[in-house]
Amino acid sequence: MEDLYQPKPEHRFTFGLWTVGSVGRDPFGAPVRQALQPWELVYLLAEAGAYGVNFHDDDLIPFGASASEREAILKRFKQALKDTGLVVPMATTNLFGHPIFKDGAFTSNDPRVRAFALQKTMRAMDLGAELGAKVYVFWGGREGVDTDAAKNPVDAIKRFREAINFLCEYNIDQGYGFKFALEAKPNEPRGDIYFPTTGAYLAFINTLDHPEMVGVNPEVAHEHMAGLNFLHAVAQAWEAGKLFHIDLNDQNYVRFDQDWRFGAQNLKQAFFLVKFLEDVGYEGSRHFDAHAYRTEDYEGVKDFARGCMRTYLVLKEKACRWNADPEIQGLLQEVNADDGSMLPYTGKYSRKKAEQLKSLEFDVDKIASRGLQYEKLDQLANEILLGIR
Ligand code: GLT
Ligand code: MN
Ligand code: MN
Repeated sequence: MEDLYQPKPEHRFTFGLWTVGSVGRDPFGAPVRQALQPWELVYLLAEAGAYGVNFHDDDLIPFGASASEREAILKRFKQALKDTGLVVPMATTNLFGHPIFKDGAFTSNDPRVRAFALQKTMRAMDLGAELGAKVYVFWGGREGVDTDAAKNPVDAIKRFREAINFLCEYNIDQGYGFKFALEAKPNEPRGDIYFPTTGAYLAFINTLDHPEMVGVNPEVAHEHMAGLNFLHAVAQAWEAGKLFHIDLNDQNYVRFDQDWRFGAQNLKQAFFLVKFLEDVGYEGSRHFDAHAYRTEDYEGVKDFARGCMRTYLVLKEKACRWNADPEIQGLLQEVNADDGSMLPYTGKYSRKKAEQLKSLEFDVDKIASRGLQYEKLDQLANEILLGIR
């Protein structure tokens, strides 16, 4: 029998080199795993069943590597892609690791740092394009402050805009065809990061020279760190035509950046998220931006990667059950029922409608007293998830 939960290329499951390649360093402890080479990580991901691999420039080519080192790494990496059939759908720049970025990259107060960040990004775009990436992610990890004494937040917005506009032109000039995806995070590593939520980026995008080229890359953990509903952020991005990429992982609310296996913490939110992505027909990568627990060896890292994909596929199957369940669909139809009687008064504005609506009598007590059966509906969701429906 076909295993429904077996990852396949059409599921578009991807991982960053930095995810399965994480050596488990944290602010309190040293690495717990030996670093693997990028090509070794490609074989590991292929074994786990992934479709693609993404990277920061420095994940693949270490900062400061010579031209011959670059060539040697690229040769082995390309060979691993060829051997496994894995593809590179997305690339990004590490603008947070090197000390030069300690006060930000595109928003640094130092114009030399801002220029260096542009240079590093253009070179990383060249590398991404060479390996076939079509989405380019911008996560401004250091773009923020630890004290508002340090920077004018309006200048920071203007600098960030100038940088993205510059890079959009570079993208056009080189004919790369990248779609840019901006990734928000509220804090960590800075005390406060600019554009802390997906919604903030959605508003910013419309102020760019090429808004059509730029969308968002929402991450579960980042909205959860801010105590927000991730599904709602994704829905807004989708509705605006801006869901260019997505970072799946998990995270307890309002904590440090946990980056856990997809579904490890909030299965119910993960369920409604998967149902949303599948129902609307999102066609981009399902990218897992997460780490294995620090307790794991590389067998555990494979368990982690398999777990992310398997949970997604289990939830996808649960979403099919939800959509096919007559009781659930009946309840949904009831609560969304519309007899059309309000149509003459609502929708597109006209003065006549407004006047008629102002004088319409509503039986507010009757309308307000109606029970909506959401307790029943939510319990049915739980029963689907618990596997008894
Ligand atoms: C970093 C961060 C992620 C970003 C990555 C892209 S790197 O691990 O925590 O959320 O998506 O730069
Ligand atoms: Mn994260
Ligand atoms: Mn991320």
